[in-house]
Amino acid sequence: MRVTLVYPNYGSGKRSKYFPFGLAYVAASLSRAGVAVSVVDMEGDDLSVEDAVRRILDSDPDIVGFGGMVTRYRIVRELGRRVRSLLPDVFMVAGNSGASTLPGLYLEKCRLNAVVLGEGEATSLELVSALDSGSEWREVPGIAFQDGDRTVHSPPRPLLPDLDSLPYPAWDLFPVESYIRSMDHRLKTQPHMEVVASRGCPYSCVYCYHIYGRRVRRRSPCSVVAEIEELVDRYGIEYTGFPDDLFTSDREFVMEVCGLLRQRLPNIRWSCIGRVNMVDPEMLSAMREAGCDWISYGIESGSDRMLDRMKRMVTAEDCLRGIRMTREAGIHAEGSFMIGMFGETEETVRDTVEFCRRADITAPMLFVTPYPGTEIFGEALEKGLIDDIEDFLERMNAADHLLVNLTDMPDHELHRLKEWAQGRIGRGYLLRKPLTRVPRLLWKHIRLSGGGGLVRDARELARSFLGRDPS
Ligand code: B12
Ligand code: SF4
Repeated sequence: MRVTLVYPNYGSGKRSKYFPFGLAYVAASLSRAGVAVSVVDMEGDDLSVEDAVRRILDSDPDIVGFGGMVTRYRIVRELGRRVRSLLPDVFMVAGNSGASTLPGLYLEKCRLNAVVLGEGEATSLELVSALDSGSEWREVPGIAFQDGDRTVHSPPRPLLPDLDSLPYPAWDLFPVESYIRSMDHRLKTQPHMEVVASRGCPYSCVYCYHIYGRRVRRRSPCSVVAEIEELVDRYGIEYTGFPDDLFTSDREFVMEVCGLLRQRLPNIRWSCIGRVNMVDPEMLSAMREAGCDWISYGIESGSDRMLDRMKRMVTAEDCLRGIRMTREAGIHAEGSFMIGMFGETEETVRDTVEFCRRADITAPMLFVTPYPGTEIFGEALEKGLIDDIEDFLERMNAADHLLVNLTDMPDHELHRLKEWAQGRIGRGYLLRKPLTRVPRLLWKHIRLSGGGGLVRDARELARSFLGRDPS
């Protein structure tokens, strides 16, 4: 069986690229079992839809598998339809968070035979082997398919008990150098590649989709560090990181990884996703000594009422403490913020602005988007705020536009409040240390979008600086 895995994108030529770990794990598991796998990577190779279709046809596949999170729906649909009309008998399947949360829609509109739900390695292997041997593929656990108008789910697939049993992601089937040399989240081009150390998160934030459930499974610290060593030896990476839901969910695990990194890779630098209530000074200092220089925290709001509504299980004071502790350990603390949760008001937004002042932090503020599979998606559907799911997916982006207004404010007021808050937060941050922060900001914009982008960004920045007080 020849399997072609497709990473859908729009070939935007962006300078930052994110390696598709999910697809690379599926590719590695299939390859290890002797399946012939090719990859069409639209992000890595900056491919247009035409190029991608051509490459899919050239690979002469028996099975085509699409990855991509929910924001890639439109492109999966376009590719699915084109490939179906050119190769009517090919078996088409999709996985990842988009297809897993809305299997019926994907099956029908993208003209797929099956959707792989959730964790994909074991299911893909069994599916390929069933198709190869001609046995009943519909009985493979962990998939969805259509029977007439109905979407049928096969029995659920248990999660893999041992993540160490997985092979490393199949980097070399992808144009890996284009990821390693791309600009990372710190806007640097030091050779870098991340490593997935755990799957799952024990929390239940209402805007978050749990592809791996609430039980956290971790690889052994040895296996995590051995993978980084392999990346250093093979590709000369100098920077790594952990895109796990929550890298700091287990103190002992983090301390062990840090100990091994100090011993075996003293020059590596890295970043991770943390949670303000799951760090402490001793652990942060061990992380710093092991090369950690950046932790991203989802702060989301400076209002306890909103944090409660989001089921974050932390208060604004906890967030403040976590950020300060991180800085005291010599690690950069990055925060992310959202605006527009159910119940958001001008007062709660003001709390967020005040929080940013006290924490001396700045970050883009994104509109809350009820992504499929999340608690607030269900709530938005119930309240009739999303009446056409496909149209909603088509308009989906990286949350910089308002897709659905969950608040009681009219859209224009929410937009105005966001612009004001963003301006206030940014201005306050810059003016607290103008001599270092203004040049750094200008440099960041040049790196991100060149001279033309700088003019556009400067105009936007000035507009938000001048934004009037909402009241
Ligand atoms: C790293 C990450 C990113 C990276 C990019 C990752 C990438 N390469 O695409 C960045 C930072 C860019 C990013 C951005 C966004 N992200 Co994000 N991201 C993640 C994160 C934390 C890890 C993804 C990962 O690598 N997982 C590890 C791998 C091994 O797992 P996996 O990808 O799920 O793959 C497995 C299965 O899904 C399946 N599978 C995957 N592909 C395929 C393909 C086939 C054919 C098959 C059979 C199986 C299969 O098998 C894999 C192995 O088991 C996840 C959370 C999570 N835990 O998954 C969120 C997550 C995917 N992101 C999410 C969101 C919402 C976003 C944003 C929209 C956020 C925003 N507001 O801007 C943007 C969208 C960007 C865009 N323009 O498309 C949501 C998606 C929700 C949903 N219902 O789809 C998630 C689930 C976060 C959450 N918990 O809610 N993200
Ligand atoms: S937002 Fe972070 S902490 Fe909350 S449930 Fe999702 S991964 Fe866990």
